Amino acid sequence: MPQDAPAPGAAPTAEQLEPVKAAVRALLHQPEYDDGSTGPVLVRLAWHSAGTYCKETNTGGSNGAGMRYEKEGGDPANAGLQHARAFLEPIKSQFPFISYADLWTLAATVAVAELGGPSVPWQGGRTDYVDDAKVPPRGRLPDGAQGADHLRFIFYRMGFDDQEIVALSGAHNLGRCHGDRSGFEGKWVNNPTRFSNQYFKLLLKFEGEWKKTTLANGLQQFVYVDEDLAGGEGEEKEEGLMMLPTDMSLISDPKFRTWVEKYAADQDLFFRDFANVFAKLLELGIKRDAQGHVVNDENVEDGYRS
Ligand code: ZEM
Repeated sequence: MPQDAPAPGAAPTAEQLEPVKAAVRALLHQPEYDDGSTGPVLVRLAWHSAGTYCKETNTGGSNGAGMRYEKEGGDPANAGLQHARAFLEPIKSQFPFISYADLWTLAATVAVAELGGPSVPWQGGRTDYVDDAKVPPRGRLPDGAQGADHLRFIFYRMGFDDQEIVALSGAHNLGRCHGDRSGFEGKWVNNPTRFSNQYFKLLLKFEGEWKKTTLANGLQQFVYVDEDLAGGEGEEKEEGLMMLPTDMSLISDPKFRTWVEKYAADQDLFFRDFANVFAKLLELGIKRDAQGHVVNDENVEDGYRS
């Protein structure tokens, strides 16, 4: 362990974190990548690292950064996240004192804030210790092809309720689907690098106009193509917007829908609730002592093996 490293389980200090956050900010703007920002895929990395949590067995979660290894990283649900990990690798080399697990979760909070979203409370101290016996089984992350029952099954397991499921889903204001990653195609909102409540507004605004389509790979999704924007023959076509079947279930299920309506009408409420629930997601499975230090089951010195 390097001399300047915080003790295992101790969070890096605010002073140590400032240059790390600045480095993440500097990394976000990438004109050549997707819609010009690495932010969305960094948010997805943090979400998938944490979203394996199971409250009954207390397994999974962001501690350990297990996605570095094939057992978790090779889960088809995590396809594409190697790009996010690669974007962060130079920052990890520059600041070796921060664990991968802290860096991935911190980077997502930096991205959300930098793309115009709320400031998400974040606590450090995660270690990179992976207990092979506790690597979460595949299938713990949600499948976009399904509906409301599936969302409840997956998110109740993590300890979230209906309101929290809807608030978390608002992350689909950011980024897009990639045919070569999930198999789905397209973005949810016109400006996918600006965090807002637009996703909720569009779900409701185009209700009845979202058309179910079957992609060449057999997956079904919903699309909205504005005919005025679609362009005539030979003109450049404006890309349509999309929703996953799980996204659509947020307006067909009455309990979820209440929250979609609230968040569509009140961006401040959405930002507040998102900040709280994203912070909760990033803390799943993290045991802390009274000082806020992360407590691991095993010898955390191992956490620094790389
Ligand atoms: Zn997503 N998500 N997600 N999500 N997600 C994708 C992309 C992104 C679901 C899902 O199937 C998919 C949450 C919840 C759920 C982000 C954040 C969060 C994609 C496209 C799919 C298929 C992947 C691709 O092809 O690249 C489902 C079913 C969810 C259940 C509700 C939660 C919670 C999130 C964070 C809080 C983000 C930011 C993206 C965009 C990634 C990118 O690369 O642009």
